[in-house]
Amino acid sequence: KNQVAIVTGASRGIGKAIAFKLAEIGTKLSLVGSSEEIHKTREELREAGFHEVITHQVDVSNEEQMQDLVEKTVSQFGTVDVLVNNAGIGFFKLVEDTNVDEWRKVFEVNVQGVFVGSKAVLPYMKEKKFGTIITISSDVGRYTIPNGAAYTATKYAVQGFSGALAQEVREYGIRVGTINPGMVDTYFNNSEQGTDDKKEWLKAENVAEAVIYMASAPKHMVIDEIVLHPLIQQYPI
Ligand code: NJP
Repeated sequence: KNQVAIVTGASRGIGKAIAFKLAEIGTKLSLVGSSEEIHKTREELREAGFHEVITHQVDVSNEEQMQDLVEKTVSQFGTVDVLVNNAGIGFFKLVEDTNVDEWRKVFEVNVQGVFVGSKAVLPYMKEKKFGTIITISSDVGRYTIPNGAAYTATKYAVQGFSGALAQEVREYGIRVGTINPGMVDTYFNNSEQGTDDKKEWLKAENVAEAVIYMASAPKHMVIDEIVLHPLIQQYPI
């Protein structure tokens, strides 16, 4: 409660659901998206009665712009307590059909974006001796699947990044964790939300609830990882 959170990829899908859930518990929001749609999320939040929201049309892989928006967040709200690295893209192709530009782009957004965002908030969280950095990774950051090597590799990368960062910063009271969902009904991979074939999938709100749980854990506690699947998709544990 009464925290300040930056959420990336909040134009739609999981990030937008996270923004609404955080707003409902009284969080001040600084929202990031690479398209103009991000400003619509602010309007929808305002219509729902949540006014402590600022938005930034920024590509998460752009270090200068990410640092700038973190500074703007702190000057607007006085601090930053939570970063949710949610922005991500994905595609599913055989390795032999994947080209270097596709490989580079998915790494820029999914991996460089997480690095740049996390690095930008660290000085403020270290000074405050408190903070929570949550990355929306994926179940494919834990289990490999065929037909998605590039995307899978990005999610393994952010698992590794988060694990190492967690150990670097815990002495400053900063908690680092990942949320690893299976199939979620969003606009991911150029799909539509709410179609019949996704009825049994997780809802964006289910993932957002996990964020709330992590971000509101007592200060002495860190939730390293939450893995969640639709029942129809559960892997052997
Ligand atoms: O996808 P979608 P999700 N800079 O397409 C933004 C992970 N995940 O909500 O840039 C800044 O509905 C984009 O906004 P805009 C997945 O890997 C998903 O499902 O304005 N923002 C939009 O708000 C990802 O990490 C599933 O167009 C950028 C958002 O990202 C996270 O969940 C399963 C950006 C994408 O919304 C959210 O994805 C799983 C950039 N460069 C993990 N590029 C699943 N859906 O099944 C995109 O295991 N965005």
